[in-house]
Amino acid sequence: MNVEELKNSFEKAGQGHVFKYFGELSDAEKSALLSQLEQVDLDELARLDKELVFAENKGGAVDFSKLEPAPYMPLPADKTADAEWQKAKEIGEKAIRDGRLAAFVVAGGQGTRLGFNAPKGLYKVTPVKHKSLFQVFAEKILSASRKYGVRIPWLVMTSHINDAPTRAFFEENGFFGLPKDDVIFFKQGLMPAVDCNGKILLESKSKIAMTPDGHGGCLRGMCRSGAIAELEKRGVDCISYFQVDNPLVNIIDPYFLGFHIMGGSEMSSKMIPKAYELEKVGHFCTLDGKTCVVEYSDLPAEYQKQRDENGKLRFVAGSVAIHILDRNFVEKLGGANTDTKLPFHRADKKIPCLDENGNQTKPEKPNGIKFEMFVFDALPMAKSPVIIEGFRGDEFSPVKNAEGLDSPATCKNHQKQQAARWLAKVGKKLDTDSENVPVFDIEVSPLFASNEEDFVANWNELAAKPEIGNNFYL
Ligand code: UD2
Repeated sequence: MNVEELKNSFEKAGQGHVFKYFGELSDAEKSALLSQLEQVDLDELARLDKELVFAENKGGAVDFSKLEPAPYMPLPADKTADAEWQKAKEIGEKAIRDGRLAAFVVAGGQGTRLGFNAPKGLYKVTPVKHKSLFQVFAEKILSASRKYGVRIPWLVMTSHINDAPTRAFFEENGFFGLPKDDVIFFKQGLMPAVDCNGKILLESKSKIAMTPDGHGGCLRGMCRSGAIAELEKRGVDCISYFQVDNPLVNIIDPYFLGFHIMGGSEMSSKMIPKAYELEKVGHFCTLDGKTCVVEYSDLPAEYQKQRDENGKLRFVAGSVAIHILDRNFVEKLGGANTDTKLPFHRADKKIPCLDENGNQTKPEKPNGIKFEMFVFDALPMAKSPVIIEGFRGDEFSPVKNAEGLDSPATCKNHQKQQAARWLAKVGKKLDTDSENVPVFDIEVSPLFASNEEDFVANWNELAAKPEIGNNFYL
């Protein structure tokens, strides 16, 4: 498109102000701005302005009285003695061995709450060796790859802000032992940020303000970047999705994969029973017969607290952002020629921009609107979604806040508790404090075992059993 055509289309869309300073720009700045503007989907933006900026009822209202708790496959007391779970495991293991599974971490977020000034995956989390989140994930994938004798590609979604330092970290660390070709990075998309009148904000005279399109942007990101085509080439049709902040995640889980395949599901999810009424997780629900996730911030507290006749939380199934996505389903929602798309959500943010006089401002309260997609909004569009229960202690302990709940300290304790639980299974009881946390630091490397069953099997095979003491590392 030439400059005039681009100008006309922005003017027609009521966004002509982005050219306000064009005449003052150098040639390089002009071409940078033009290539940025070419990326903007003006029709999509007009629709979002209409639905999320101007509409009375922004983003549509849910009739909460119609929500029902979503059904799920409960975790048996002993998976290894349950015929259905064993069948799932067998099917899942075969699929892994056949090379049908890829891992996928969404790591485009900024980690602002943690106060860490680098990509979150670089954050050191383990109790003894202080391994980074990325190293923990890499070792889980590597250990499964060795166990099943198969290459497991790993997709890493970054954002324009953290892409370069993320890639550099993997390079500096030799990809943590993974074949470099098996780690596939791609950047998530960007959306223009607008003011409260729906006008695109200018970050500078030669740049419009663009913000990441949310973790749901991974669907189109995977398609646009060619990652999906690469998976297809490798014969991968199932994608194990997880978040960068959760080192406990069981990335390569044959049970979960087996249930996903057995259920003929396009998107499956793990649920963890909520730890307390107002825990900040999504809620698995059904609405008009469709499975969906209602985020804690959207569900009125009275529903989050509702109990059934047995006193159990009615909406107990917490969504902890662990899913399996079918490759064709990703293409159906994220491909170029599709009408089935994820909805956008509105987030009001402080966005540095130019004021009407062309001066830079750093707002102290929200001045702009950013548009984001959430991956869990794909669930209602998925055929036969399957939800299985997971055990919190082996699945979920996110690092989100610098202190308090979901912090490095709580995560470290949960990792130590997990190691102590596994050691107890082989007859090694550790001293613990009043909160059941081992009194000294211990750590089990994913390269030794990344789940309890493997831990017991691998421990039993050790010719000499190690002494356990402070800073024990296996
Ligand atoms: C998310 C879920 C919540 C629950 C919780 C579990 C949402 C809205 N809520 O809450 O229901 O499952 O996690 O821990 O998702 N990310 C990107 N690009 C983006 C934005 C986020 O890659 O543009 C990644 C981010 O790097 C992280 C994940 O998505 O891995 C979650 O992001 P978050 O920290 O914003 O989600 P949170 O804690 O609000």
